[in-house]
Amino acid sequence: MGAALAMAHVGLIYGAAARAFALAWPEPSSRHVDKMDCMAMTQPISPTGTPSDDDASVVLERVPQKVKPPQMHQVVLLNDDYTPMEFVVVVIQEFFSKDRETATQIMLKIHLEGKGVCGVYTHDVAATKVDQVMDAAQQAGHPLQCVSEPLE
Ligand code: TYC
Repeated sequence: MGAALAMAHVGLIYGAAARAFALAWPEPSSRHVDKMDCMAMTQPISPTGTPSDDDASVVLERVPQKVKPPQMHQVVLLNDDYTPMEFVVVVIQEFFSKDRETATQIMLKIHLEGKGVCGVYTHDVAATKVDQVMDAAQQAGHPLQCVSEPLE
């Protein structure tokens, strides 16, 4: 294959690859868009030397971001008459990363008002927190209840 023909083939392949890439990936990152813009502006050389319809430039449209923030869930502890206050304080410290003073305030709020929010997380993290608290309460033989509630 002569050098000119080889270059022509490379031009065709490059143009086809650019089109396939643009179709397969409609929301490229800005770094890729810059690269693709360069590709799209390069007119591929056909073997005949005349640009055909098939060699037309690719125009990429910027697609607006569609990613929404995830739904959040609050993890709530419920009051009961039997679980020791100290156990609840330690649970809040350990599983919700609160200092002792904050954990005590949350525990007292639950004790006085019936329930209290210990933290707000994505769905999976909230579910894990509930499991951890329920397991710890069961292990210790306390009836402490913990639930997750979707927000908004
Ligand atoms: N009411 C409990 C008591 O008097 C303390 C308690 C606080 C229990 C918070 C559960 O989520 C709770 N020992």
